[in-house]
Amino acid sequence: MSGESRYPILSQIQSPAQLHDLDRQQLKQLAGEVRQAILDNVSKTGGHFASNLGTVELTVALYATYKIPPDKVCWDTGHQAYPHKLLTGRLDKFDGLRKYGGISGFLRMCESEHDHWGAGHACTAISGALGYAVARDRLKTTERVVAISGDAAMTGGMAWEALNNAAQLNTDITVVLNDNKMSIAENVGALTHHFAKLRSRPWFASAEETAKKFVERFPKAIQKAASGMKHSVTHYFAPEDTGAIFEELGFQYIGPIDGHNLDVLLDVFANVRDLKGPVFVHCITVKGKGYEVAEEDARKWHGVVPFDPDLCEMPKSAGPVSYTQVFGDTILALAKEDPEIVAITAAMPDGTGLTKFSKELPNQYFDVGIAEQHAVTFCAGLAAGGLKPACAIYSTFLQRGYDQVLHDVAIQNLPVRFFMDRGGLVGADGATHHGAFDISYLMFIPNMVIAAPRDTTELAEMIRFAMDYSEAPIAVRYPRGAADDTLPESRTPIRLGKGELIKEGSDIALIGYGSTVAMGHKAALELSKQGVDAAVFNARFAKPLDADAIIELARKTGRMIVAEENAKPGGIGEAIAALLRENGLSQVHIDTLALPDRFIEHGSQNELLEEIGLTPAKIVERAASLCNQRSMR
Ligand SMILES: Cc1ncc(C[n+]2csc(CCOP(=O)(O)OP(=O)(O)O)c2C)c(N)n1
Repeated sequence: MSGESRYPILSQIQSPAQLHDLDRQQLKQLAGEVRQAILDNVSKTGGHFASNLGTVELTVALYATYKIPPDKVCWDTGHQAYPHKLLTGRLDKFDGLRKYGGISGFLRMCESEHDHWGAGHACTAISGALGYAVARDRLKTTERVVAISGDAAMTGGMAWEALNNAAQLNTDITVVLNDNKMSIAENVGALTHHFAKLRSRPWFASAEETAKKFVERFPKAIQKAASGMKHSVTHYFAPEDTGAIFEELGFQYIGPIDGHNLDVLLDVFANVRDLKGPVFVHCITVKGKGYEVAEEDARKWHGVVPFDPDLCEMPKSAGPVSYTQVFGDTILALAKEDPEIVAITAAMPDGTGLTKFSKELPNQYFDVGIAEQHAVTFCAGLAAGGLKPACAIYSTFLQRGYDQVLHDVAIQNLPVRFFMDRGGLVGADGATHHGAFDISYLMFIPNMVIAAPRDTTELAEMIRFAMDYSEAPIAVRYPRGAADDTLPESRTPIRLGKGELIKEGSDIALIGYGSTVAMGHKAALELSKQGVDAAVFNARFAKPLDADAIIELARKTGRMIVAEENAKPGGIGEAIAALLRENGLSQVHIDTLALPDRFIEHGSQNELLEEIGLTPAKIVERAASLCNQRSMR
C-alpha cells in the first residue's frame, strides 16, 4: 500500500503548522496513522519503539496547539521523538532510520529546521529550552518555548539545575513531563514515589473539567492570562495545595493529564500556551501504547531489532557472546565470592549487563537513575568507605561524569573500577553515542590506569585484575557487541602496564588496543603473504604504557602502526609517539589509524569503520607503504 493510501493525512504533513487546519476527528485519525507508521517502519528498521508509541497523542496535540514555527520544542534525549519526525515531513525517510546515510534515531539541528534541540544524552532539554526562552526575551520576539522530558530524565541533576534556574528567571517556559513510569528499565528513586503520589490525584478528564481545574489551580495566572482561556469558566474553587514539588520551585503545576486523551491534551495545551511564567504540565502516558506486548513489557520493547509486527515477538539473537554479557557474568561471579564488591549503574542495568546481578545480589547493586555524575562520586565514597565499587557505564555517558572522575576519584586516588561498555563506534545510535573519546579524556588524568581487552576472554581476566587492584582508579573499556575471535588462543597473564606480544616480526610493529588488536593480527597475516614480517602487539594498557616492550619493538622494526578506536588527539598513538620521542627514537616511522577529528554519524559499525579507514585492509595498505620507505631504526 502506498504511503498516501496507508497514511492519508500523515502523508500530506510537511510542517506542524498544517495540523492547525485539521479538526479533532482528523487529528485523532492522524494520531492513529502516526502510531501505525511507527509500527510499520520500526518493525523493519529496528530502533527505539515503546517510548515513541507513548508520545503520539502528546505530540499531535502539542503541534496542533502551538505555532511551530516560530514556537520551539526541545525534546529530551530524542529517542521518543519519532512522532515529531513524522509530523515534520520525514515520513518518506523513515525506511532509512538509523541506517548509514539515513535519518538519525535522535533529533539533530542539522537534520531539520524543526529539530530545535539535538540530543542523545538525557536531561538536557529544560536547560536548552530555558536558553531559548531567555534569548527570546532579550531579542524581543514572542514565540513560546516548550521542553519535553521523560520521568527518568528528571532523575538527572541537570534537569533540576534547569528548573531551579527557570524559576529564578521567571520567564515564559513550559515543561511537559512525559511520565510513563519507566526509564529503559523501571524508573528509580524517591522522585518516582512523588510522581506516583501526583498520579493518584484526580485527573483532568474533559474540556469543561480542564477549564475548571485551571481556575482551581491558577486563580492568579488565569487573571493574568484570562484572554488565554479557550473555554468558558463556570466554576471557581479555592486553589488546592497540590503538593507538587514543582510548585515549591516556582512552577505552575498542571496535571495529571491523560497523555493519550487527545481532547484533554488539546484543551490543556491551548490554555497553557498563553500562561505566563514557568509552567509544568504532567502527562501520564503508557510506554508501548497501542501495541499490547510492548505495553506489557516496555523494558523489552524499549529498543528493538527488526521484528514481524503480526507475530508480536522479537527474534532472539543467537550471536556470539558479547562483551556486555561477559562483564555481567564475571562481575556477578566475583561479587558472589566477595560481599565488598558492589555494582553501580546509572539507569542502564540491561545495557551494561547488570540485570542478572540486580536480581541475584540486590543488596550489592545500585541503580542511581540517569545520574552519571552522582554515580561516579557515589563510587568514590563507596571506595573511600572500604567497598569495591564496579561502576558499569557506557563510554559516552562517562563524559558527563568527567569532573567527578578527576576531582572525586583521581585526586583522592580512590580505587573505583570503571567498566566502560560501548568504547569505540557503536553503530546505529550515532554521534551522540560513539565511545570515541574515553582514552583521550582519561589519559590526561594522573593516577588513572586505563586498559582494554583484546577479546571477551581477556575482558574476564581484566575484570578480575581490576577488582583485585586497589592502588588507584582503573578503567577497562570494551566495545559494543562480540569480539572478533580470530586471535591465537595462547595468552599471558594480565600484569599492570604490561602488554602482550602476539606475533614476532622484524619489518614493522602493528600495535593494537582492544578491538584493533584483531585487526592488526589479520593485517599481519595478509602482510606476510606480501613478504612483510609484521609483529603484532596487544598494548592492553594505554596507561601506564608498556614502555619497555614498545621501545624494544621500535628499535627492532623502525616502523610502527598504532590502531585505536578512539579519537586521534590524546589517544594511545600520541602517547606512543611521545614515548619514542622521549627515548631518542624520533626517527622511527609511526603512523596512527584512529577516529578522525570530526563527529561520526550513524550506520553499522562495519560501515563506519570502513568509512574512516580503520580496517585490516587499511592497516595493510599503510604498513606496505611504510615498509617501502627506508628503515629508520
Ligand atoms: C546521560 C544519559 N544516560 C543514559 C542514557 C540512556 N537512556 C536512553 S533513554 C533512557 C531512559 C529515558 O527514560 P525517560 O526519560 O523516562 O524517557 P522515556 O523513554 O520513558 O520516554 C536512558 C537511561 C542517556 N540517553 N543519556
